[in-house]
Amino acid sequence: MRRFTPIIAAAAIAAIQVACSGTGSEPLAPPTGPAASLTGDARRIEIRDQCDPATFNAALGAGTCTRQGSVTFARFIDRLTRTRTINDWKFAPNAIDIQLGQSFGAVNRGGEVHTFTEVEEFGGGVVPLLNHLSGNEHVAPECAALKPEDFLAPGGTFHDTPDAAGTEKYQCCIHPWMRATVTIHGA
Ligand SMILES: [Cu+2]
Repeated sequence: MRRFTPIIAAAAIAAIQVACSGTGSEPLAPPTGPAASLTGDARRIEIRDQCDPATFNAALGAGTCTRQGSVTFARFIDRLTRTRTINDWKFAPNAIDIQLGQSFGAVNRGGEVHTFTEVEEFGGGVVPLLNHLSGNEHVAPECAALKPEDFLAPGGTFHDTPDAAGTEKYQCCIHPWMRATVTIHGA
């Protein structure tokens, strides 16, 4: 479990930044400000997981999982080990189309910290064990250069208004099988 330490720290920092109460034991308030503005986005991608708080927090530290999901930590690791992916941790939908000039957003509906990181090519992230189990040994350079604000706590949001037509790739730099493409259509 030692290899999870860096991401535990990142998760804890992000959770503290969001939880204004600072106790860490109270449910996070529903996102009002940032999430509310998502209604103005042309398209929205939901960042989802199903972490079971009792087992994830026991394995990775208090505050790692802040919502009630159905997948225990043991099952999470077992599924990844056998299939290299776990469908309950995903970007949904995993592909959207927008017109040039339109905005889009992503919102973390899960119980764990995730990132929604644009990458040139999909690759591994910041947790070596998860990279290994999911078969993403080559780390995406963008994931190696994350800033604190790139970690989206539950309820956290991402927005962008692409300035060129084309296809953009996004992935979670913690769970590198979580991926989405955004196709921007020109005039
Ligand atoms: Cu993730």
